[in-house]
Amino acid sequence: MKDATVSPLILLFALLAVSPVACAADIIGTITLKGTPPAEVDIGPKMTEASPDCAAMYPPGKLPTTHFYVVGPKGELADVVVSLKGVTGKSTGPSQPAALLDQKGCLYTPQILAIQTGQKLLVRNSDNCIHNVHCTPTVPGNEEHNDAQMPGAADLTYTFPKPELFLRFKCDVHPWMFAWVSVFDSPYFSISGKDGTFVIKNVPPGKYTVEADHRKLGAQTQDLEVKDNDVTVNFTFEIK
Ligand SMILES: [Cu+2]
Repeated sequence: MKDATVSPLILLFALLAVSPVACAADIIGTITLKGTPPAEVDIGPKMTEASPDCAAMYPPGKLPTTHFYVVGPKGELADVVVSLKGVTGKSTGPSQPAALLDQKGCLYTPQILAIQTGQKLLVRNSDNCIHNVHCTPTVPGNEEHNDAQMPGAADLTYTFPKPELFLRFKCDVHPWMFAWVSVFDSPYFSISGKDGTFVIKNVPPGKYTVEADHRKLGAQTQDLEVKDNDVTVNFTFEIK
């Protein structure tokens, strides 16, 4: 074997030639709702009766309703959680900035949120009244918490080790307060905004099933393949 030694420089060039160049692409799309969603529930009367303190945070006649269907003029549907189905063991959660779930005007905001396993979730009380933060996970390994939080108290910090879709948060003082925090074991998820669009960033090449979940409208999936370029996938939910 006379060619057993190879110049390190040649070896380096050879490696560069075959190494994949940072190749990852975004999955982008728009969520649309067809049809007229059911009317939201007016939570004003409940609020006025149970907690005048909360009602006083709103101008007269402007008490909130539920907001399950956040829909734009062309059917753009917000608050849809889009993720890569079955992709686990890829969490970068512990090194990510904490996510924030705020309590403002006696509502959780945002109502729909997504984090990674191991990522810190801060729960804040921005109100001048007490809240009782109570999460009720259903996946074994994710712990239930039930913590009173006074006005001006420090943020509560939670982490969840297991993936769970729509892990429920409620407030035991104000029975209309809910939030749903989805936990993923990867960074590959997105929540549609008010324009209905979402972006799942930096997805490595491969074949995937993309799942779109809406709290009231259920789940839809589509298969696709990510190569070098961004891939578009749109979902339409329908009210029948
Ligand atoms: Cu509360």
